[in-house]
Amino acid sequence: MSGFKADFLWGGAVAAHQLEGGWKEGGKGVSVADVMTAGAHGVPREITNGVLEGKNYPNHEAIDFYHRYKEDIKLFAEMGFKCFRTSIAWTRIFPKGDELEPNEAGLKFYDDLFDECLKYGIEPVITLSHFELPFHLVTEYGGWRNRKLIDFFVRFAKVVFQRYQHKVKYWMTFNEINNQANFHEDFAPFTNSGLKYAPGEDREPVMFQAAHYELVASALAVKAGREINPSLQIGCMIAMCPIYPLTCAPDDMMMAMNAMHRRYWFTDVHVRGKYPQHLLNYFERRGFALDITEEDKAALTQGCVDYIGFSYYMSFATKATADNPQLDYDESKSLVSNPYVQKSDWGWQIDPVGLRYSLNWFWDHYQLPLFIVENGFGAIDVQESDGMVNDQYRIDYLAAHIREMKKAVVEDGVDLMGYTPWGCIDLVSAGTGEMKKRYGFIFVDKDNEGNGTLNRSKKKSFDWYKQVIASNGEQL
Ligand code: P53
Repeated sequence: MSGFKADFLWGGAVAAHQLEGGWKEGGKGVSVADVMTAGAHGVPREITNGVLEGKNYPNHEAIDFYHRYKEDIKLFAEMGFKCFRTSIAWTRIFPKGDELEPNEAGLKFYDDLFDECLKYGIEPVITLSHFELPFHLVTEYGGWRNRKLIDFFVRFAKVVFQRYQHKVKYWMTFNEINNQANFHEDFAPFTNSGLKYAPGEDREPVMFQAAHYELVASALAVKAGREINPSLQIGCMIAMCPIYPLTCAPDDMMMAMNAMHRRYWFTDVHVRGKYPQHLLNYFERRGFALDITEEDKAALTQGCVDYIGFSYYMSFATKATADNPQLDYDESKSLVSNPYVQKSDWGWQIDPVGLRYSLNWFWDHYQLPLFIVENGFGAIDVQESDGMVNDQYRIDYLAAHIREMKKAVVEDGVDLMGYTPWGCIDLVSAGTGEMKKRYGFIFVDKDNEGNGTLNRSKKKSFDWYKQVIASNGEQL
């Protein structure tokens, strides 16, 4: 193989709640993203008890894609996108989550959106649950700690598979399902699973329980999707931050291996349909008595995914310490800074080689087709007097990652389906709720406080990415 496949899926990625806005339009319900305020680097987003007067909720308007998607998709088409990854906001289809019948206005919106993509030959790639669970399922059911959510999710999945089966071939179930391995902070448990913890609650088993229900729901959705239309390709979505040992000391190596176990077992369940033994042994050692039934185990084996979608932004590093003799991984404490790489303004370690390593790691473990569905550089962009953003740093970041991705394909033989850089148009940051953490090829005139015209303009990287796609990754 001399380069990327002829039908390589070049495109861009976003998520409904981060760009659509229109948070009350067309009968949409309140999602978990609608109750998160704007934060900043080092200032966590506040999760409020419902929508409160006087707070800044950046996702309510976002970049108003809900009303402007035609203009935006036209720009994606101009760059030559072969695909466009977005999510379906669950709350547009089931505003509260527990209804029996879907909301037609929400279904119609995505029909129109997908038609607009297909008009330009852009294939929609759809995530079912991307940090936008109906908030009602949090207040009434406790989020994914409740088994009932399996039925609600599967109902939602069946409705959209049925409706869009002839428009959408590529699907993913839960975005970055493994982010919640970081269960000591409030962000991931809430955005992944709608979990709020009582003070002093033992968080870890709750996270494992919620993740188990999601994995069962994912498997049941995969099975249902195949029954609806066997040509659908349904994948999982994993946040890949490979965890390196800080040194070659054997204990550091073992610590890194354990850390990888604890962050990536989710992939084992999605791909192999069963729990890895190391995790079952860990549950036993910790005395976690989880609700995992025989029916659940059967369901897991029947809903293995077709491909692995993953995000890659950065690598992590860890080391063994004397106060942790079992070498257990706690993401809020176990990470150390890697002295060999640079960091972004938000402290994310920039490591293009880590992408090649990650592709090989997934391929060696699972031998399933891989799809890089997020990668990118969140940076502060400054418009020059002529309005241009000279984002050479973004071009450098992406080009370096694409070079490593190419080595993984050409030299290492990894089966790679496509590449969709994150936030192809500027949007609201998930982690911080900021607008100024920008990823796009397209600049959106809006600031952290919500001021701006929302006008779109091309950055320097726009023409660069257009040429990357036109040359199938040869001209970087
Ligand atoms: P933001 C953490 C680590 C890796 C990926 O992130 C992450 C997160 C959560 O912040 O999220 C993914 O916007 C996610 C997107 C998100 C993107 O990465 O915090 O799938 O929704 O926007 C970038 O800079």
